[in-house]
Amino acid sequence: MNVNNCSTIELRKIQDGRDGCISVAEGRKQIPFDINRVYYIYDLHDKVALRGKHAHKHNEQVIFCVNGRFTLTLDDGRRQEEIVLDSPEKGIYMGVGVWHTMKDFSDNCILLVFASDPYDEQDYIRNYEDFKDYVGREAGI
Ligand code: T46
Repeated sequence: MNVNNCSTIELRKIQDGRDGCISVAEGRKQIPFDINRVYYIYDLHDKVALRGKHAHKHNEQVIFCVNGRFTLTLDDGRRQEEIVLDSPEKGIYMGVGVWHTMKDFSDNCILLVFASDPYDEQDYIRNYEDFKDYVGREAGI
């Protein structure tokens, strides 16, 4: 991927014949950290819904779209990338210092997120100028 601290994660799709499929994610295996929190985002009925718009200082995450489709935009302060997530097996690892937004949610879209840290509002950078200052400082610019 073009953006620093981000990568794709492909889970195995285990076909159970007529009984459907299963994909498995374990901490320190498919998910590259200990999982301390799981949350999911759903009921995204409003077509103009725009979520995210922040970066994290310590919390690492992997995000999946387990149903439907949405667009994830990633920004490391220098480069941006837009990814359509539309498969339950495909996740995106988002490390620290990545400004991310989620938009263009399809009907019945469900996002599933594995996080390295418990929820802490102090870990969020919610202002884009503060984010630019933060990544600049981290890079020693
Ligand atoms: C992220 C993206 C992908 C909690 O109380 N605990 C939690 O663990 C979370 C995730 C949220 N909340 C509360 C905080 C807010 O009052 O839920 C409300 C909505 O949170 P937020 O506006 O941060 O939601 P998103 O969708 O913009 O961002 C979420 C995560 O917060 C964030 O870490 O990376 O999903």
